Amino acid sequence: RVRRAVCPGSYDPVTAGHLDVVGRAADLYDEVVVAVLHNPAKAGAFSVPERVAFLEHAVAAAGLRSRVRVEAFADRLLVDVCGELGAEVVVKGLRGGTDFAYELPMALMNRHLTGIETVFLPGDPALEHVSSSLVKEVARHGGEVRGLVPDEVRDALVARLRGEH
Ligand code: COD
Repeated sequence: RVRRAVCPGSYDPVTAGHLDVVGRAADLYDEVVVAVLHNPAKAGAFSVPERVAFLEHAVAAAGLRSRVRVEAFADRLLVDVCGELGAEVVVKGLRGGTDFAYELPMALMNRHLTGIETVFLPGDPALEHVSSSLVKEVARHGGEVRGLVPDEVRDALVARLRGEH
């Protein structure tokens, strides 16, 4: 039996924090699907195809392509995506108390809906401060985000957000 996990998120854009969690999930499960779940009501900095391309590039660069694939799902329930993929578990990273307060009700709701469990991996403390939204804010104001996101994401952020106040 193939043990398949889903790592869901907005990934707008992918960060070193996301990649740490995805890589560790790939050590624990046979297959990992990185699910880009797009909320059409929320205009992101990057389009879904751009987010997927950044993720695919990063997954390949990390040597994870044989066990990790990236897929986009617009406006769908995570539990339905998991059912369709035949995934038995959701894997998420936790950056401390605030993440936990946000993640716990979602984990419980998802289990209520279909019985799927969520496994939380403690975030790498060195990446505790790394989130898509803070990285975008720093880049928008001209701060350096190298090392917090893949290089091509950094270049795209600089090109896209610089001067946008
Ligand atoms: N260290 C560790 N973990 C991290 C880090 C870091 N530095 N950065 C991010 N993460 C983890 C987060 O814990 C998060 O779980 C995950 O990476 C993805 O983060 P984001 O910000 O890209 O994604 P979110 O939080 O916007 O994603 C929310 C979902 C899309 C998963 C959620 O809204 C969802 O499931 N939507 C689908 C609709 C649905 O089913 N709704 C009902 C839910 S009960």
